[in-house]
Amino acid sequence: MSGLRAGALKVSALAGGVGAARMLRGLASVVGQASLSAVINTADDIVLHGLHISPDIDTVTYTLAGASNPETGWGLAGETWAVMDALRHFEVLPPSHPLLSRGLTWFALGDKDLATHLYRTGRLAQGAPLSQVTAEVARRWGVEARLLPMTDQPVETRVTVELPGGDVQEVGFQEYFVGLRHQVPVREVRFAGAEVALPAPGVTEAIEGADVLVICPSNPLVSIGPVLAVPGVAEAVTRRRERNVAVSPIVAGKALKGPADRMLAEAGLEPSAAGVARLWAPLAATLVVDEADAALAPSIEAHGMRCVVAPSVMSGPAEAAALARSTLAAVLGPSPEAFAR
Ligand code: FO1
Repeated sequence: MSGLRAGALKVSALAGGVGAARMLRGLASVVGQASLSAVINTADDIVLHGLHISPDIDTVTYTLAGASNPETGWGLAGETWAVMDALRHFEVLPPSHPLLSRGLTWFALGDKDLATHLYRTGRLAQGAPLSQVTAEVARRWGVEARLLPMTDQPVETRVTVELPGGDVQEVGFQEYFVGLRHQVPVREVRFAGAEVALPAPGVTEAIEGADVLVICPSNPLVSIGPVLAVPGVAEAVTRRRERNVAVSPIVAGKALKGPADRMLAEAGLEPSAAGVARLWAPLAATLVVDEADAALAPSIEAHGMRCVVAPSVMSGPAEAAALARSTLAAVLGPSPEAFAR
């Protein structure tokens, strides 16, 4: 890359939850958190018990802080659950009580995690925008990467599902993902509010100013999709397609975590790295796929994307760093870390 001063490297990423958080931690270990900006999905956000919860922002923050729960990928390590236990005692309300369709503790909030939601809710009530609060929470956790919500306006993923017994109903994302354990077929997904949302401060600059833009291995439809649905974002990404690289969240036809494979199939797309290439071809020149999908390279190239084969299962920090290095090398050439010294 000509004109790139070492140490001035700017890497930006479009990010959802757990898979993206692991990728970001890998990128940070190669180029340093100070070189990294993440544009994060907020359409998973939910107001519960009156608290504003931003799962993807918190998953990225906690993971970059090295404080996330290693088993689940979300929430904090070493949590206690005293508040959830105490809340359970209120589940004696009359069963017809609307709040109790699923009980009060279906969405597990640890005691330390609750502090984040209390802080965020209080600051939003004072009029602080989500982007400001996100930066404050990142600072509290010592995270130097720039964490940017995709927008400061409310955008909500609404999922139309087929319930057991044949009813079709539109539910919120967390109701689908956690409440229904994403075990129901999805008929439709929409991002309520996206059409009037604005990119949060810094988002357009992070996309346009990046030397490399990474589309993280998150669910293409409900994690990266909402970010691209914010007016202006997809256009900004497409304009710099040649320096964008996507990492497939599907390995050997399966999502590493969550329902991405089934949702692709339900959306009429091939649940494979080739199906991901069809989605991302307009946005990125390169797709990184796992060795298990090396045979798909010709069909990925047929979709107009260069195919890079690299181990994509981030089972630990070393694997995430290796994948990050391969991903950056697709745009920066063989020694990406040289740019960040
Ligand atoms: N995922 C679950 O499967 N069950 C939960 O009880 C749960 C609670 C939760 C609390 C805070 C938070 O930040 C994330 C949480 N998640 C939970 C994950 C959440 O559903 C994310 O949206 C997914 O990881 C998809 O990004």
